[in-house]
Amino acid sequence: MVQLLTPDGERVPHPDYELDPTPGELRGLYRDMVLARAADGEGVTLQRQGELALWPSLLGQEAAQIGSARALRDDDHVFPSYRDHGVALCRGLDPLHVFRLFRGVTHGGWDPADHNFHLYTLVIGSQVLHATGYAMGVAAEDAGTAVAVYFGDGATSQGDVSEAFNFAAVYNAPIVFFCQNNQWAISAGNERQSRVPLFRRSAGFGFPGVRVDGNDVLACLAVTRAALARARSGAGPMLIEAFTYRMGAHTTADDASRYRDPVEVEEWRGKDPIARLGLHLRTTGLADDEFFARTDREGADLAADLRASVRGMPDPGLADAFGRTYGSEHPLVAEELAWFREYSASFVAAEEG
Ligand SMILES: Cc1ncc(C[n+]2csc(CCOP(=O)(O)OP(=O)(O)O)c2C)c(N)n1
Repeated sequence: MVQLLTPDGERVPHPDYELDPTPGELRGLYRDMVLARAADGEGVTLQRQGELALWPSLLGQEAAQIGSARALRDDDHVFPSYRDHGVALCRGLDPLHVFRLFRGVTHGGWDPADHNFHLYTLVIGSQVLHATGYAMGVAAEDAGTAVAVYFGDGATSQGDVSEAFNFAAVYNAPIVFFCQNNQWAISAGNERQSRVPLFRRSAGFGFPGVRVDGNDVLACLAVTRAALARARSGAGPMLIEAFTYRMGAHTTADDASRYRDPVEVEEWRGKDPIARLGLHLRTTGLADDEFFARTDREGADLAADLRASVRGMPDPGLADAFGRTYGSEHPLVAEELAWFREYSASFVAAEEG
């Protein structure tokens, strides 16, 4: 497993993956992770207060998401799953798009072309095929960019993912398969997904795989950067298994204490990705109390802004619900809308009568 920063915040060398970040870059990675955690925590809170329908928390996976996302170039394309709020933040997506989605006031989300960040996908594993198709197009056009796709350990049991691996290999597509192995697929543990470590899956398809410490932001950055460069150079796909842990429940609709040993959760708490980089910054003198206080304040301000905006979000009108089914007007949708208006009006008429 590739590691560049131990849980005690100590830098360790690796023969294959070098990284020499500036103090500013290190502080930037720390700040990204703090902001991602703050926005995510607000998602959980708002759901608990009835302001959102659901929230899938990224807690514990900040290093995997920030490290890999900061390795991307603006012209690369990213296909996320549904827990990748940290990746979204790094791509420059306004987090309110994600909150709108989980408040249920928008059908889709955002324009993927704005930040080369495609839509969240809840159908497990299907985005891996979408990304592979896209990457095959990139190869055909010799565009010199790369594609990254995010998925979980559970998704590797979907046929889609195996199909995607094979097509990507056969067409030498410039794609990085970034698997966040957070140990759990809702209540199904890792041992129910594979008899071999996930990073070894790619060998059977003819491309390399590597396991990286998913709670080490530096290792995730270094390995993803190398995999993307390799893909852009025409050497084909690569699988990265980021070994991490989902500290929260699967979503706010789940109670993880029903299937998970609290000892396991406690053990992973000791590997907290933010604390780890924080320790490194402190012990090396690369950040002071003022930096940590300012960063925490930024996180709290972001959360407060999100809370205010979410509470002020207008409910979608009827025209929104019916008007975006097709790109242009459709007689059946128009008929259904007319019926629904009449139906809604009948309540008012009944009350008045
Ligand atoms: C095709 C499909 N099958 C089943 C589900 C139900 N489902 C939602 S999340 C999930 C677990 C996914 O686990 P994993 O891929 O490890 O991602 P994680 O949620 O841990 O990030 C399942 C089975 C689904 N959304 N889509």
